[in-house]
Amino acid sequence: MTIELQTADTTAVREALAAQTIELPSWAFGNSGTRFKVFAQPGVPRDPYEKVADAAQVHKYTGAAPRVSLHIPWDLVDDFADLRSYAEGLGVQLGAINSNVFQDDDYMLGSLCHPDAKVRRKAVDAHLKCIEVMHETGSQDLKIWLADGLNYPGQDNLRARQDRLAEGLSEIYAALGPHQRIILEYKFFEPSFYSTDIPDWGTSLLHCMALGEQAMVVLDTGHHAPGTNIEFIVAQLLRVGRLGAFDFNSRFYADDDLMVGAADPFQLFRIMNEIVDADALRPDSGVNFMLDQCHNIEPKIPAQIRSVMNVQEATAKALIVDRAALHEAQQASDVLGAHSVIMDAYNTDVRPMLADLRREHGLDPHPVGAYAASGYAERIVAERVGGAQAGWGA
Ligand code: PSV
Ligand code: MN
Ligand code: MN
Repeated sequence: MTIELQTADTTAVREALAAQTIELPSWAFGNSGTRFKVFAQPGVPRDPYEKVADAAQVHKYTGAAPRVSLHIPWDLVDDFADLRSYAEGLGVQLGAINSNVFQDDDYMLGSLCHPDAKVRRKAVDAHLKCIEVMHETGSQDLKIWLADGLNYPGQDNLRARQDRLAEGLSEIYAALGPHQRIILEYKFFEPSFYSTDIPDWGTSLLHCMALGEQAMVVLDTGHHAPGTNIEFIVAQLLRVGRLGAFDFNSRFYADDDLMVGAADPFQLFRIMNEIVDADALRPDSGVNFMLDQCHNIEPKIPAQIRSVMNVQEATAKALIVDRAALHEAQQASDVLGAHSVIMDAYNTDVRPMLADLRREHGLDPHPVGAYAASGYAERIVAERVGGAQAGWGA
């Protein structure tokens, strides 16, 4: 059975797509690279205001990216209320606040897990400062990713580090406002290589469960070993109501931070299929769909536009899965029948429907082309001299 989008009633699918929002990372707009070289691009933002302005362009052409996450202290400004009203004036909101407890020399051996109580104090205080910022920006989510870990067996006590982590997190958690959440990210390696203090979803979940209901797991798609069944993790976290957010990106080898849907669009579809199946696409489901990417060799604003479109396409394909037919085939133990329901949806070209939906909402059906024609890229090249790096100094 082939899905005929032309004849099927796609009203519910279109409504779900129109309601979907994707949050953009401020650091995607700055210069970035690898440890070998950062390639500077002309016209990149020189400060957080310009990053927000670029993010607003992505929303302008997709209609689906109304929030931008900040990274503190990369995006430190004197007056966050002012940055907030600047963002709102451009039609976007400030989203998750990412704490950065990895860039100072003090953090060489860790932050919340560090053996020295003075460093742990500094790391907790950095998070308390982020919560203050969140009150000014109106942000709901404090996103914590720690670079903590060990390079050598015996370097520190594995269990003691978990205890210190739990203690630091609980002090941070206690400072949250009633509508704020900790979203706790895991990553299986890097910058440490022997052991990472929050290496996997299980460790993140254990800490979140100990903290309370305002602590949720963040799943960064690039933070798993090759071959990991990520959609299983999505399904499991949704089951227990602890999937707080995604950091979407693509990986071929490590934490590549390439455009989402570039390396494995089928995986992205399978992830979104679990989301739709659990009815977690609803804006009030508590899952924040964020991008976490760097564009080292491609222009940044169109790359973000493209990434948003890739998420939309995967979502549209997940939404058109014939769930009744799938359920029936599964109940009948019809292995091939069930599989073909999934593949029929995946192999459907949803681009015309999305183009049509954009038209319906007063947008250009082709966001990348519309952005290119707008002249914004040329304008920022002319106006901005000396663009900043994605992280430090930005
Ligand atoms: C770490 O690799 C990570 O995925 C975290 O989300 C950081 O906040 C982000 O990259 C930017 O450094
Ligand atoms: Mn991430
Ligand atoms: Mn990462």
